[in-house]
Amino acid sequence: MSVIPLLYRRTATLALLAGAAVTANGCGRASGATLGDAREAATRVYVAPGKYDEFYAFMSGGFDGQIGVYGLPSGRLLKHVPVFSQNAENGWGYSEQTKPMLQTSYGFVPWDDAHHPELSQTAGVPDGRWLFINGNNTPRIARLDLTRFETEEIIEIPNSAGNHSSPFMTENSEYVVAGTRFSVPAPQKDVSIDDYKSAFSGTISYIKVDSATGHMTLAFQLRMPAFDYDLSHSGKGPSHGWSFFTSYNSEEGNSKLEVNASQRDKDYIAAINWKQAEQCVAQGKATTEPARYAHNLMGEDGIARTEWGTSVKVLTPEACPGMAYYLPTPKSPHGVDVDPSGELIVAGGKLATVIPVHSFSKMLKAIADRAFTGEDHGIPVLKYEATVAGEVQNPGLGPLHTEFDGQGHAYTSMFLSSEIVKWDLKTFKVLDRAPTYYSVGHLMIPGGDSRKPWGKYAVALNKITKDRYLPTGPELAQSAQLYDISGDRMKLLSDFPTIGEPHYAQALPASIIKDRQLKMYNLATNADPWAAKNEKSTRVERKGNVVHVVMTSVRSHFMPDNIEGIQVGDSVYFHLTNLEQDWDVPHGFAVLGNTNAELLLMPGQTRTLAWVPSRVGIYPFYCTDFCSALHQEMQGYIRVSPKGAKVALKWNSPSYHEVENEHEGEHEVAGAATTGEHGTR
Ligand code: K7E
Ligand code: CUA
Repeated sequence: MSVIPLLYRRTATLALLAGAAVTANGCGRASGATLGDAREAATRVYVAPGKYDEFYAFMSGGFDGQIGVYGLPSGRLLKHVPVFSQNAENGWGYSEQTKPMLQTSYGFVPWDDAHHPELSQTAGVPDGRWLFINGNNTPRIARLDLTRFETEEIIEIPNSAGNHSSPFMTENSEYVVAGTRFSVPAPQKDVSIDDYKSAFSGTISYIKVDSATGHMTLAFQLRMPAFDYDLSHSGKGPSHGWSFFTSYNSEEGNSKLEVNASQRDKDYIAAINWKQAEQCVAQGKATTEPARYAHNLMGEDGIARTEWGTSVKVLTPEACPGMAYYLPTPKSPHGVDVDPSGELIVAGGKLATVIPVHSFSKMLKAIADRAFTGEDHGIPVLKYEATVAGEVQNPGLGPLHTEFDGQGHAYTSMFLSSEIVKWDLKTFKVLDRAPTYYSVGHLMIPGGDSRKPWGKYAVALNKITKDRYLPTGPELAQSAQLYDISGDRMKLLSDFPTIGEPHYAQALPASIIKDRQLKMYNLATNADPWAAKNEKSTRVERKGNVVHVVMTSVRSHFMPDNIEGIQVGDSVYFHLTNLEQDWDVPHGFAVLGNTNAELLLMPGQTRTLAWVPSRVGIYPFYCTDFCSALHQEMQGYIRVSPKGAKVALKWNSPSYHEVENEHEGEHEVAGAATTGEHGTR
């Protein structure tokens, strides 16, 4: 949680402990729950052994940079998918094939802060093809393939300095957006921070998503005033073609934002007509500027490669009239959410006393009527009264984010008063409130930001855990809570801990994707140049001080498993292929003292691990995944000799013939094509 000043967090906790505004007793536990309620709640979240959950939930890992996949209603963790952060457990970001995924214009960045997962959509409904997520720190958007639950693509966003309002999806996955939270000079330059107002700007990027492959390309960027672009959602139905961005710091402060960005009574929602922007770009109204950004894509051969972007099309609001409008919105708004009909645009003014709701149709009329109060940086500012559909009065304190149930109700998270507030989309009247433990950030309803929410459950993604679980020292797991929202009143069903700090989450019925899952990689079509598709083609090759060990693993041995002739300081590349063609038979690979990582290989997959032995000796290697009854036997040895030693290269696999090895140091394996390239990548 980074958006709420500490002051308010403390206030929240104090208010909470005093029992203010929430139905909680002094120690914060829900009061009044009877045994009958508990039994019923337990039944609702109970998934019998061997049975499946009804929903997949994808939760951002926040500062862990990854995605957690959970089953709902059980809250069981199904998978931790590495995205932006290296993951030593399976070699993500350590193996030669995956390292390029973390390449950026700043170099290799093996971590990030991931906030907002977004499922791809067709006609405004999650379709289960891909999941996108933002890297907030080093501006990036990642795409996961949901047949494999693996990251397949990461694109860097130039001219951005904090990719927070991202990667919100248009209703047919035409684009994901990327607004910068921090304004900076664009392009970057060396200026005084005091020149903020003249030298800094904000950037909103539209990243095109290929409808067949999901591949992303940076289509164009909007150069915007130097505000902080905080969150976004796209229009849908009638408002399809627009996107909405909250901005705070319209004061354009560059220090002590806690105070300086809270001066104005209202900041803005920026309404962007992206279809208009597309047209302006097509008409040549954008300028092409040099830029350098990494675009990392996992190839069909399982090898990631980086391509470098060299330019970007930049469009200014002046060059494209009618593209951008400001909707005044109280007060330092955070979330912006569009209801399933596409008509209502709900803001979470984190310091506001009401929840303002704008009307899309009123906005269009106000634009047609030129109901402006003026301009800000050349962008027309619409009259608040002309666009507002209503305000939710006395909703609670610190509204942040809103989701919808598809039954005419909205649910807004209240950070300061630690509750979810349910209200009516017609009357804007509060219908129900349920306490959260504690300080809820985002909340999530499956499909709750789409045209067709599956409005059965809501999950509160809480920021503060305190006393909810057995204590684990100073650092506590984050806390999520599951509510049944199928009736008139919300019912708290369960608490479950999460890893990282989930900000936003998305969920969809398991039935949409569970039968599409890839069970293994096809060994026959494995196109990695260092793959060994059988034990005969395993081998060891030396080229100068680079040694390629081409190995296989299968229950329950490695081939080869004795290797001699390695020298201190060699760059050794272990190219492991898992020969298994059964579901759920991975093998691991680890070498004594390797400063890199281990590998975890899925059936049919090839992965390459680098190792530079630093001292003489015998080094065991072994399988780290308990794969069979003889898993413990799945081990081998490597002999490391001093640099320049006259120890012949030798290994015990069918390709080894002592006679061919006589010319030590020049050994070539007859018939083995060596077209590999990892050593030079
Ligand atoms: Cu509200 Cu980064 Cu979406 Cu956290 S953000 S809560
Ligand atoms: Cu292979 Cu354990």
